[in-house]
Amino acid sequence: FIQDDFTKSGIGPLYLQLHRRIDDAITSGKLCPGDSLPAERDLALLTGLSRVTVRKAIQSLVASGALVQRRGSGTFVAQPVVRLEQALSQLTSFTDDMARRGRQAQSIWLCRALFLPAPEEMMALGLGTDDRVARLERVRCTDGQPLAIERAALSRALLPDPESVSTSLYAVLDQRGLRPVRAVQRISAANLGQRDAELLGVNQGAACLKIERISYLASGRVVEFTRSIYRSDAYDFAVELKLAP
Ligand code: 16G
Repeated sequence: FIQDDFTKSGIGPLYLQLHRRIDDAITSGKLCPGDSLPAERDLALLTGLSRVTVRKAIQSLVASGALVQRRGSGTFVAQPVVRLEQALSQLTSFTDDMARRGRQAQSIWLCRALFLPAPEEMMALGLGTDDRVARLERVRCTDGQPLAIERAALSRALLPDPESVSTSLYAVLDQRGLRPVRAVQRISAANLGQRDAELLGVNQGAACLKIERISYLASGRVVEFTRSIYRSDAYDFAVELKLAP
């Protein structure tokens, strides 16, 4: 598909012709999700186009989300994205939320241990310098697709053994009578840095939503301080509004 002639008489600039050629190959299934693209210089040789033109075509396909670049390993056809609508008015856990949709929640663990608390964790959880914080960091996925990175912090007093959480944090808290009943969430927009982009399998600089959740027990005690990064191409957040009194 790539070796066909690119001519100056084709429609539009040469880089757009190559962009369309690759896009069509993806749509028609000649290129499949996860397939790697030849290196820039090989593409230039195959097509007879200049490296500058090839680079421009690749960059525009990366910007459109059709291709994903991973530093050091190359350029790949992006995986198709599951897009989910998430109600903001209900306090749910990731596992419950996926189950409600008939999906399986998966986690790739990044960290699950006790640490000395950072200043913002001390503030949010009301900890002192002698306390320890349980940190749970994971990439949350469904069908193998990464959806969000979650970095949860809880006081050691509430979660002395972070290793006990293998799938659902809220299920473990529930068993101990510590399931939160209320939460405050702040959402802000950001662009992904290199590491988080790699974890989520998207391009560096892609848009994301940062969500900070502080959840509480009925007694008012703080349970968790969780900072999450959600892929903005995978989530729509919806909330019902009532007429202001
Ligand atoms: C949700 C929560 C997160 C909570 C997690 C527990 C948001 C933004 N975050 O992802 O704060 O820790 O659920 O899920 O909604 P789990 O019970 O499946 O571990």
